[in-house]
Amino acid sequence: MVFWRKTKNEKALEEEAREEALLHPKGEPALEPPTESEPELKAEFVDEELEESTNDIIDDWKMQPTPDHTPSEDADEYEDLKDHTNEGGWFSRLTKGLSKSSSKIGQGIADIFTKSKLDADSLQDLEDVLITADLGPKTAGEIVQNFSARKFEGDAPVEEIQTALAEEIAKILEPVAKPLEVQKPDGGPFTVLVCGVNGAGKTTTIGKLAYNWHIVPPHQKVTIAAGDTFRAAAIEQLEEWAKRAHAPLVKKEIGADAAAVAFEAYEQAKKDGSEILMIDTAGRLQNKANLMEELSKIIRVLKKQDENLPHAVLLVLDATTGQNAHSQVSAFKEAVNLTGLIVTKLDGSAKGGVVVSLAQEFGLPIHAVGVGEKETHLSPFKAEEFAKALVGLKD
Ligand SMILES: Nc1nc2c(ncn2[C@@H]2O[C@H](COP(=O)(O)OP(=O)(O)O)[C@@H](O)[C@H]2O)c(=O)[nH]1
Ligand SMILES: [Mg+2]
Repeated sequence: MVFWRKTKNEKALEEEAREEALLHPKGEPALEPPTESEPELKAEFVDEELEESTNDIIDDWKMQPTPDHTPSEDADEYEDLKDHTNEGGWFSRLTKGLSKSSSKIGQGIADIFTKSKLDADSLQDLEDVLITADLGPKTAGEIVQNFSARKFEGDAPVEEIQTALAEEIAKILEPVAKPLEVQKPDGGPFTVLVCGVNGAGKTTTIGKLAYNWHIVPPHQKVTIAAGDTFRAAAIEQLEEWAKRAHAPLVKKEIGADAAAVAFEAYEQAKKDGSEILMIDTAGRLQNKANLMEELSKIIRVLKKQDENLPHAVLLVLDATTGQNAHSQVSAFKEAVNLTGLIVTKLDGSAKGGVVVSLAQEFGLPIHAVGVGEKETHLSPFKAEEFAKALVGLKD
């Protein structure tokens, strides 16, 4: 009996360690414990508690006041902050960012097709190149299969192969390349819950989105909720972004119940007539179960306001984690109803091909991609441009 129990515990421990490694890859900084109070992770959500909070909370809300500013000041600021030296615009920034991925593919194609013709062997080599570039075996197989049905002129120069490959990749990306459409419903703000593992780029992406929606015309009104109550630094970081985007931030003390922050932020955004509410969340709690329970709880609590909430549940993925992004999508999909993805750090990622395998595997909309740390470094995801940049075509 004792032995049986021991084995079971070991199995459970192994399973936990596997899940941990999946959500938090090696090299990630150690978990920062809450400094001021214990997070109320286990506290079950109580109706009365919330009813009380809706009535009494207004005095307690720690709202960051919206600084005085006019739309024309916002427009001036936007001009000033606009990355005038952005290396020739979005496409060249993406191309440059993806150069580590595209040089693998471009060089691979050159190596194969300068020596041999398009035949079964060279197609097999091409498949290998695509797999190494993180497109995944399934996607690589499919692309190569479609490829073999294509007609190439003469000995098919490298650029012709690149162009054909970009077309195949764009076909996979086209159905998922959908901008995030914000439609403010009557009554409250369009509510976006943002989730993802620690360091994926959630807070930065919220900052960039808030900036784009508010500072850039037509200046939509955005409220941000500091739902990552686990780390003091997370709240401060969001505060900085909220200031930059002139967006009111609803926050509570460190360790506060994230669901209560979300609930109150929704109330406040509704009262203020905000068009959009974005809710930041923790990327790491004690373990995966805690993390997923916290997300589910935020959603349950929002649904008490309106059953259509949240209108969007975005998963932010760091492109540099490569195929690990697949495991993250699967893990979050189990807990929440993901409506779309945002892939960050495509500037400098050698694993940009993962975007293609994500599109193929999950078919979830990819709304935008992050290509840098500044407010202007978020761009709508465009299938054809991405495909061209990934294979190393110049435009
Ligand atoms: N190069 C680059 N860095 C990014 C991008 N998005 C986020 N980051 C950086 O990644 C780090 C983690 O981002 P953060 O938003 O704090 O992640 P969170 O833990 O998911 O909230 C920060 O240093 C960000 O500046 C991106 O698109 N490109
Ligand atoms: Mg964060």
